[in-house]
Amino acid sequence: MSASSLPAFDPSDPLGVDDLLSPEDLAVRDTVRQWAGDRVLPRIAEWFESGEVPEIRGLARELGSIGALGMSLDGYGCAGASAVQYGLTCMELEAADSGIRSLVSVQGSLAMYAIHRWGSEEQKQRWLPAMAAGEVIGCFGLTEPDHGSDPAGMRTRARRDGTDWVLTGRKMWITNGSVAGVAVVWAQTEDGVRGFLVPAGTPGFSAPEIRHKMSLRASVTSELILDEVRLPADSALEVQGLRGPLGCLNHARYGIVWGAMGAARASFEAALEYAGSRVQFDRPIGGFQLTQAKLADMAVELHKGVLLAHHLGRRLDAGRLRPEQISFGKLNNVREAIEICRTARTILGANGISLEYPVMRHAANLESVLTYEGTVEMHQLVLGKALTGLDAFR
Ligand code: TGC
Ligand code: FAD
Repeated sequence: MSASSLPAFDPSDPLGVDDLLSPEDLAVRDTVRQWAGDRVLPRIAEWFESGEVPEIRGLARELGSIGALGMSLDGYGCAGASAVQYGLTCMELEAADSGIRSLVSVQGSLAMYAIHRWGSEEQKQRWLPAMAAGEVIGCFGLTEPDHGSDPAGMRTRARRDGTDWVLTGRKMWITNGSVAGVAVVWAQTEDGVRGFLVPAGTPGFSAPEIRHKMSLRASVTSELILDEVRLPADSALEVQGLRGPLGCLNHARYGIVWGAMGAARASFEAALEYAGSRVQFDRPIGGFQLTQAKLADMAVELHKGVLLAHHLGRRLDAGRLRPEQISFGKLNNVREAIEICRTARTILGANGISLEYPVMRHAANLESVLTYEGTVEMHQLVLGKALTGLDAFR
């Protein structure tokens, strides 16, 4: 085998993983990459610094117009894309910023997915087309101030009053909460945990924004307050038990397996470029062995993570992806992505802490990604249980 007869080594795709993608996959990726490059990258540092995304509703509509909202769902105005295409979309969005990928994850994989999976036909007709178009933003309220990793203990209650439901409780750390037109809220009932669709503006419901975040600053994060919120009987979703919300989390966690690699890729690329141009001791720092070792290790973990995401995507498309396999992917890829960003930060020296470069922003964002959708420890315990047969959660 002569190296000259082989395809050239591509630093942006050293393993040739793009060979696994169809022309349609590549077209989806290019569309999202271009949208993020045009609409997010020029403003993201400003949004992150101010902690505001003033254009969020317009961005949601644009994401709807490129088919990115609920994109792997069928019908109701959704794109019906493959799991791999949804994953590529998450990766491109998160290469811009985790906050923008979060907007899309919560909209499509959590709020829309919950309605698509557990909603009545009437609920689907009412909400899904508008959500797919980005005209209505959704949020997903599972976490509470005292119940994060252990949602089984949630205190939010829904009680029957005639045919109505009356909800009381609080949800915490809810992405999109203050801008949502509809909140999917999970609450305890006499029959176990159930999901409810709460339209914004319902008396007793409010969603104050959480400020002073040091991570995911280009994302709206809110508290949900439910004070005797009265809802008609047909507001409930048709599922009982924790398998309702946890089933939705699978889909969002899968998207994060890809998304995290987007943040890592952007940081790696920034470090590689910097290493080629920054001169110390009369030579580019990329010429020092210690910098090359960092770049090589980052590239290995980045592209292993991308390969893993592809593998899981193909299993999901084939209907063969288990929740434990999603935990495997989320655990590995987010953990490695944050290490890649931290290492990239060192290569940029002092510039690494500046918002002029993306790496510190990505590293800070990934602190949230490491925690939400199941912490590192939760995914270790899911895998630990699958490996040993022993439940170590309690
Ligand atoms: P456990 O007894 O194991 O299960 C209760 C029921 O749920 C079923 N189940 C699942 N079903 C589908 N998919 C999964 N991954 C499932 N995991 C469990 C299970 O079969 C059982 O069903 P049934 O019918 O037998 O009753 O429940 P547990 O209380 O022991 O908890 C297990 C544990 C710890 C893994 C679970 O509570 C968990 O995943 N905790 C982490 C919580 C979490 O991830 N929260 C995320 C909130 S949403 C969010 O963070 C959005 S951020 C989005 C963004 O901005 O991008
Ligand atoms: P805790 O559960 O209190 O955990 C604290 C620490 O203890 C963690 O390290 C945890 O792993 C560890 N721990 C807990 N139990 C065990 C155990 N049995 N064994 C070992 N270690 C353990 N939630 C939503 O419902 N919807 C959203 O849209 C949403 N968006 C979010 C956006 C952001 C920016 C953030 C930061 C969070 C968001 N969350 C959302 C909440 C997120 O899902 C929770 O923060 C997460 O599930 C962890 O819960 P917690 O913060 O209460 O931590």
